[in-house]
Amino acid sequence: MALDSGQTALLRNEREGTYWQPFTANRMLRANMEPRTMVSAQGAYYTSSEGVRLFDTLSGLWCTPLGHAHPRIVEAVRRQAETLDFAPSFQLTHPGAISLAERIADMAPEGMNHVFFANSGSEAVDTALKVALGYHRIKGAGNRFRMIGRERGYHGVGFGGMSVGGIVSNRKMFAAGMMSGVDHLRHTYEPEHMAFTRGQPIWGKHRAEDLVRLVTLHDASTIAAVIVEPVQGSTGVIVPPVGYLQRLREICTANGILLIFDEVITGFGRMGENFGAQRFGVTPDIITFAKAVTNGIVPMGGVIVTDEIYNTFMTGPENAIEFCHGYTYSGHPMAAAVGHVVLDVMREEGLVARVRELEPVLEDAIHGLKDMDVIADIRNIGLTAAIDLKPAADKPGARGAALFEAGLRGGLLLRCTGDTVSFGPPFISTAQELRDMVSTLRRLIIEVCC
Ligand code: PXG
Ligand code: PLP
Repeated sequence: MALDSGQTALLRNEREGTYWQPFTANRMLRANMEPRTMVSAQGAYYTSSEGVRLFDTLSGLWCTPLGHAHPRIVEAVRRQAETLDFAPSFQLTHPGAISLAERIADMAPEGMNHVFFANSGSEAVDTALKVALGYHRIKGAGNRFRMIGRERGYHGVGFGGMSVGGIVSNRKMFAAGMMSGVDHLRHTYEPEHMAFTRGQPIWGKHRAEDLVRLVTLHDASTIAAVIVEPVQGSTGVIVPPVGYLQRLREICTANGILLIFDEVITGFGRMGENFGAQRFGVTPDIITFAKAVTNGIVPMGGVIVTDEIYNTFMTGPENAIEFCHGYTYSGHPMAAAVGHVVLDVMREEGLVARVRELEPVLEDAIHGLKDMDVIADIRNIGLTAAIDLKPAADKPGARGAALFEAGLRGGLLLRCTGDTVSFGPPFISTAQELRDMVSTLRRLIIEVCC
């Protein structure tokens, strides 16, 4: 039988790696495509090419909290494609982007009323860093050029986000391309002081004093912004110590430094509030968002800024472009349409409140694994959690990798990075599904690690 073009492409890819995949061990994947090819998704489940139904324990890559193939979203995509599939966003506009900006501003902390659209978290972060530089320059403080990130931070893969990020493996290959003038706070994760904490650790507020040290070292007049994730997501759900974010805010305010919360994961309900800013009671100057705003179905990202920042840009000649920045697809009509329906569904189905209801369910279930000797730590906040497996002797990462494989055949799509497993299940999960997820996990850990 003749091969169709899809099969031919698969064969060629297997041989040559035509499709070079992101953050992937490409050769290993090509040798083991079978359980790793997803062919469909409905609600909180994927189906693999082997026909295994997999519970979506990370909501895609933290981005599909409403589940897959939501009929309202499917319909919105179809309707928007028929009505207005693209409109330039440079010097032109369309109604969906304007009204979505308004709705996002309404969800944001008070005084943050202006939204600039991008198409991913990485673009959102680069936009935020440029807003910070531009803001200070317009105010006559162009020597404020330094950015302060944090160890273990993930801010995407653009040159800016990579530079303020704190993951060594994402940095070392590209060290020659780092932004100048970047420094880092220490991270707050010290297991001997906080292992097995439910919610926010008590220990660690004093780590914010690192910022005082950096201000003393570099002088405040050279620092533009501090960027942190309220909860460090990518490096395994590192929850901020009680009072830590408040203290960062105080130090930034006292020194004229902008505070950027990278809410690409924590934004849009994951913390049981619209944004992490509200969950932790700290208002930054800039929020970045992406992922859940469109339920991961059409890419979208963006930044929300304070009135003070926006108004600072809106000066100079009336006919001048105030911020020479933007993307072909900023405020894309398809993304804006999906954003609207996502916010409708979140409101109508009370999904942010549901996260608050599910948080103790996930917390109790996941901390129920504490008796397993192979587990070194369990953490959680909002509808997120992580466990650390003790590394196998001389083989760090091997247990995580084996668990991932076991999940693919045992009904869980797991996110394992090294020996850490992170969880961010869909908001539409039932309490029973979360308990089942953890009991399946226990079974798989016994199978693989014990
Ligand atoms: N900032 C934060 C805080 C993120 O979590 C980005 C920026 C970059 O977003 P884009 O859309 O450019 O990828 C992220 C992305 C994981 C995982 O497994 C996390 C992310 C992406 C993919 C996987 O934790 N975070
Ligand atoms: N490279 C070239 C040659 C371009 O013409 C453009 C946009 O017009 C870009 C890069 C940037 O693309 P985007 O606006 O999609 O980020």
